Order: sequence, then structure tokens, then C-alpha cells
Amino acid sequence: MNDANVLNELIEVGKAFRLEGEFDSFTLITHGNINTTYRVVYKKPDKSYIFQKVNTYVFHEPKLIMQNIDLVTEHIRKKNPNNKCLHFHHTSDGSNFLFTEEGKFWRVSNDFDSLTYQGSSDPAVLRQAGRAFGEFQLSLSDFDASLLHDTIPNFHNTKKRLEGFFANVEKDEYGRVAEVKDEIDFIRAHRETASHLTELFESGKIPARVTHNDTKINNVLFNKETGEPLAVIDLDTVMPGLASHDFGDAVRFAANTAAEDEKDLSKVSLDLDLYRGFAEGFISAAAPILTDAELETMALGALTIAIELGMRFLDDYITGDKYFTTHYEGHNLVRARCQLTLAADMEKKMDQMNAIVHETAAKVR
Ligand code: GN1
Ligand code: MG
Repeated sequence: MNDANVLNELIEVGKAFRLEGEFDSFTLITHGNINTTYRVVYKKPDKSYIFQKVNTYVFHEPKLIMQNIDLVTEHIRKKNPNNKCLHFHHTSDGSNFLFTEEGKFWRVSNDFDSLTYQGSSDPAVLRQAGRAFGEFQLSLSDFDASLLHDTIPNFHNTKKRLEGFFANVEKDEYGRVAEVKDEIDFIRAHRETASHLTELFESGKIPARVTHNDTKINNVLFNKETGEPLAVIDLDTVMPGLASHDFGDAVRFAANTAAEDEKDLSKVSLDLDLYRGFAEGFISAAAPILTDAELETMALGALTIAIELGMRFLDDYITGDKYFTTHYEGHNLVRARCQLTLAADMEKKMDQMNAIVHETAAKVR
């Protein structure tokens, strides 16, 4: 879609949400892999908003996401009245979304004056991010999970995802399997390790919690002056899950010495100082609820999610790149190789990763 079409579409969306003032300008925010997000500036009065077109290929029932978000933000707001929280605008019929005749699903929220990171080499920043996600988990520990819709069933059910992946490998619909044999072999060799967390959950050894499920550091908004977390955003995948999924997903993103889609695999590794920073923030914030059995699975959560996401990117590659937004041919394969390289490095560091969790927990509990 060209810029003029986007502009017209955004103006119409703004009208539907009855935003005040005159439309001024927009910029595309490019770091999400699923939804399409714009920062839109209005003048008279000056104010900016986040407009988001939800990907309905990924989220089949986007209205249910909005119901989940409403319930969760309401719960968090009640418990922490001073915290910032996502605020969604309403259309004239009182909905917090717009479903257009062409089937596009839009939502509009306020833009915060805040700082976000795509990554940081400073453990203190990771500590604050860990605190944000740990507090998020703590805030939702008394939330009734049965109220939530399972918007993407089995989202972090690694065992089930592996089954789906190997079925797609068998089909080889796009003829890409031969090219990625090494990556598939790596996943096959790690199938048991990556399924272990799911099995611990299924056997009742670790509890289900209401989790964020997409804990990338760019989903935390920080206060520009104090560097403290202001809000956790992107609540699309808030669903029942495991504490170690949230811990692990955050670590595999923010404690990687390289970007999520780094092509030069020699740059990819797990930075133990960054890992420690995140662990300190997360574990000290969520300490009141975390069980010993959960703490035992934190490092495993990181390894599991790195393998799972590597497999998800590879799965998308061999099934025709339909799920994740890609920016060039082969992007999903690059992402998959990066995650699997990270997983291999984590595997070597598991003892140290577990020790850091134990040391941190001993200090704060
Ligand atoms: C997707 O688009 P984004 O960044 O919110 C994905 C996550 C992945 C992530 C990898 C609904 O999240 O699970 O970890 O990409 N979200 C969904 O960057 O599949
Ligand atoms: Mg997300």
C-alpha cells in the first residue's frame, strides 16, 4: 500500500475513534513481527496516538483479544492506581476497536512519552525490564485465569508445536526442507529437552499462571528521567502460561549479544551479565509467588523458548512465510539460525544460568 493510501486509511480510522484535533503526520513502527503499527500525530491540540492494525491471520478472533486486554488492564489499574496503563479509545458505538467492511481490525491507544529499548548492553536496564515483567506477573497472580480467552491455543506448548513442525517437514510443501537439514537435525536432537517444560506442566509440577507470553524488552515503556518501568505493553498474548516462559522469552531476546535476526552467527551468544541483570529484576519482583519448582525451570525456560522460536521461524520458512512479517527473502531462515545458535550457546551455559537464578533467589527470599 502506498503512503497516500495509508494516510487516507489512518485519517478515516482517526475519525471513527473520534480523536480530537487535526491529523498531522504518521510514522510506521517497524519492530513488530505480527501487527502493523503507526505513531500518528495530531495538532490543535498536539497529541500522538498509536494506531494498530491487528493481524487477523494470526489472531482469528481479535475482538476476544480486546476483551482480554480490558480485563487485565482493569485488574492492574485497580491494584496499582499510580501506574500508567494502556488506554484504548472507543468508537461511537462504544467499542474499543474498529472492524472495517474490508475485514481490517484497528485499535487506537494513547502514546506515552517514554523510552523504549530494542536491546541494551547495560545490565541495569535489563534489571528494570525484569522488574517490569516480574511485577506484571505478581499483579496478575490473583487474576481469575478462567476469564481469559485462549486467543492462540497452545501458544507456548512446545511439545505440540514440535509435532506440528515435524508434520510440516514431512509435507515439505515449498520444497525448502533439503536446504535446512542441519537446522531440522538440531531441533530433532533437542526435541526431548524442549518438551521437558511442557511435561513438567502437564504432570502438575509447576503451576499455570497468567503470563504475558511476549516479553521482549521493547514491550516495556520506561520513564525517560528515572529509567524505571512505566508500563508493559503488547498484551495480545496474555493467556495462561508458565512463569519461566516469560522469563525465558525475555532473556532469549534481551540477553542475546546480537539482534534476533543477526546474520553473522559468530556474534550470537547469551551474555551472562545481562542474564543476571534480568534475573535479579524478575525474581526479586515475583519472589512472593514463585515456587522452588518454578525457579528450577527459569533457565530451562530460556533454552526452551530459544529452541521453540527457532523452530517457529523455521516452520514459517518451510511453509511459505505466511505468519511472521518478513523484510527480505529468507528472513525467517536467518531468524531461525540465530535462535538455534543462541540455544546451542545457552545449553553450554545452563549450569551458570541455573546458578545465577539460585544466587538471586537466595538473596531475595
Ligand atoms: C511476534 O510481533 P511481536 O514482536 O509482538 C510473536 C512472538 C515472537 C516474536 C519474535 C503473536 O511478536 O511470539 O516471540 O514475534 N507474536 C505472536 O520476535 O506470534
Ligand atoms: Mg507481541
